[in-house]
Amino acid sequence: MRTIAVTRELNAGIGNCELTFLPRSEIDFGRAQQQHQDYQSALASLGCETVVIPAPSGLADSVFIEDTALVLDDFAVMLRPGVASRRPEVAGVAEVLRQYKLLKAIEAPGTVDGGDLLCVGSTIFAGLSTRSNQSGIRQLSNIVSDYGITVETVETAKCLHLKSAVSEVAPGTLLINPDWVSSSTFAKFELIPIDEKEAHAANALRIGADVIYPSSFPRTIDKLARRGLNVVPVDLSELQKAEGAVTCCSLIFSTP
Ligand code: CIR
Repeated sequence: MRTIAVTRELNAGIGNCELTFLPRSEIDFGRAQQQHQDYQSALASLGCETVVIPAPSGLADSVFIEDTALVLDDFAVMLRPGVASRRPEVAGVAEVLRQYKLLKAIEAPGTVDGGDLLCVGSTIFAGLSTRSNQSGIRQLSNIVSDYGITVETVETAKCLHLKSAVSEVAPGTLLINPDWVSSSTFAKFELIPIDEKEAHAANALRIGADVIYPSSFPRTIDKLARRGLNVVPVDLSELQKAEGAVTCCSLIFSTP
């Protein structure tokens, strides 16, 4: 099996990105491009074949490709992002994914952002957020139930997406900010709480046995390393100004 990482070029208009919790601050486009390049190099260094989709003009947030699709073993679900400005991103991603997977789709009035979907084994935890609604999560549940996958809804309030608050760093081991999501929801897993001085530190991208992770959270990096995890640090400081994180810049999946 090959591991594919689909990414999308940075859009020159990223300064006009959607913002929910952060105030707008100037993004250095050249630096953001270099950081995005380094992120793609980190994926390649861990054995991913990277497929880069060009950036369409006018779609400020298109680098955050995770929000457009959920890619599973047997099929992909094209999502319907919660903000209207991001919905035109989906078509270009579908064109690429259809080369690898059967496509299904979330339809209006449903909305789901991929950042709200945390897959752990045969469960998908779906964040009910400002971006993902009941209709979208119900549609997703109906689609995946035929394949033995269960969807559990998790309410989120203090952060953009569920995966801002919790992500998987090893099979059955979750990195969590317990102030942003209830630990009891994930009681059956091993939980690593972030360092409390690093509120945004719960988003990590697991690639097999390795973890791509922002260099801006050194205290939490120490915790992950002490747990025996191999952390591959990346500097994403410019994309963090757009409320981006490590999971949101790629779609990772296996294919024969
Ligand atoms: C947005 O607000 O939609 C973008 N500025 C950031 C999206 C980040 N996506 C993610 O973490 N999955």
